[in-house]
Amino acid sequence: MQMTLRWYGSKYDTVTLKQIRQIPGVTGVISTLYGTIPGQVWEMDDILALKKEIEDAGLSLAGIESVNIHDAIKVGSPDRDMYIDNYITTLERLGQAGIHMVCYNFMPVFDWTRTELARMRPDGSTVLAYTQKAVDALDPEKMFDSIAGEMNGTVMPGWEPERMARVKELFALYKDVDDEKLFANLKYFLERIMPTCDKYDINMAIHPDDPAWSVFGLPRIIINKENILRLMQMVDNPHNGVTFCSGSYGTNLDNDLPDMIRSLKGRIHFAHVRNLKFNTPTDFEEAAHLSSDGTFDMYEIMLALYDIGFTGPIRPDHGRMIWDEVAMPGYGLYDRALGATYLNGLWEAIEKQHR
Ligand code: CS2
Ligand code: MN
Repeated sequence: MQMTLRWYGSKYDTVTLKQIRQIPGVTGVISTLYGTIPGQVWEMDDILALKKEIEDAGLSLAGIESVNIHDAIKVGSPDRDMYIDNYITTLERLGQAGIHMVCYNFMPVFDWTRTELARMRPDGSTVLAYTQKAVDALDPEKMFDSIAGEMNGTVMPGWEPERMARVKELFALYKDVDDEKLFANLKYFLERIMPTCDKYDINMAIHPDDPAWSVFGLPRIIINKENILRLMQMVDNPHNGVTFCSGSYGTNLDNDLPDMIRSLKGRIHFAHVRNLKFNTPTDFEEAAHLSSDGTFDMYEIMLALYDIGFTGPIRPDHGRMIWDEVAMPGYGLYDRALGATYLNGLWEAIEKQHR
C-alpha cells in the first residue's frame, strides 16, 4: 500500500504540500480539480499542472478523488451519453497523464451526509456527526443551509453552493429512480467507460454511500456486501473496483468490515480508513483513528487489507479538529497526520509479523 493524504489544491486547501511531505511515511496525495463541475471535460493543461505541482513538492499524485458523475448519468436521462462521452475524454486525459486510479460515487443529490460538522467531544476536539433524528426532522432543501454555517469558510466536496441551490430540481429528477434503476444506470455507465479504462489501465473505485442507507427517501445502493459484490459481478472487469471506506460502510453496524474487505480481493483499488463512535446505531460521531477511541478494530481492518495483498493508495479519512486548527471540517492537518502515522504503525507490525 501507499500512504497518502487527500489534498484539495493550493487554491482551496488550508494544508500545504510541504506540510504533507513532512508527515513520516506519507508519499503521495489524492487530489482533484476542485473547481470543475460534474459533467465538465477536464483540461489536459490543468491535469498536468496539478501533477507537476505535487511532484515538485516531492510527492506523487496517487489518484483522483473524485471525478464526479453528472446527475443525467445517475438518472439515465436522454443526454447521459453526452456526459459519458465527456467523462471518457477526462479519463483518456488522466490516463495519458499517467494517472491510474479514479474514485467516484453514485449517490443521488447528496454526497456524504452529516447533521453536525463540529460536535464537541469530551476532550474538546470537534468532529462530524450524524443523527437520524435530526435528518428526519429536516426539510432536505434546508440541509445545505443547516450545515453551511459550520464549514469554516471552506467549500466542502459534494456540498458546492451552486449544486445546493438546485436541490429541489435535483429531487424532482430522481422521482422515478429506485434502487434497480440506479443499478442499471451505473452498469450502463461502467460498460461504456470500461474500454477506456482497459486501454489506459485506469482503476475505477466506487466510494460507498454515506451513511450506508437511504436518506430523505432517495435510493442508495453502494451500502453493503451483497450490493457491492453484485456490482462487481454485473461488470466483471478488474478495472471496475472499489474504494473501501471503513467509515462509510461502517455506518451500518451490520456490515462486517474485515469480511467485506476479504470478499473484495482484487477489486479494492483505494482505501479510506477511519473510525466511528456509536451512541446508538443511528447516532454516530467520527472518532480518532485509534481502535480504542471508536467502535472498529483498526488492526483487523488493516490485517484484512494486508491479507488480500492490497497495493493501492490508502488514506486516513476524516480527522477530528484538534489543537485549535481552523480547516475544512474533517480535513485538517493534525489529526489526519496522527491517523496516517498510526495506520503506518499497524501496517509495519503486520508486515513484520508475517515475514
Ligand atoms: C469523502 C467523500 O469526505 C468524504 O466523506 O469520503 O466525499 C468522497 O470523496 C466521495 O463520496 C467520493 O466520490
Ligand atoms: Mn471515505
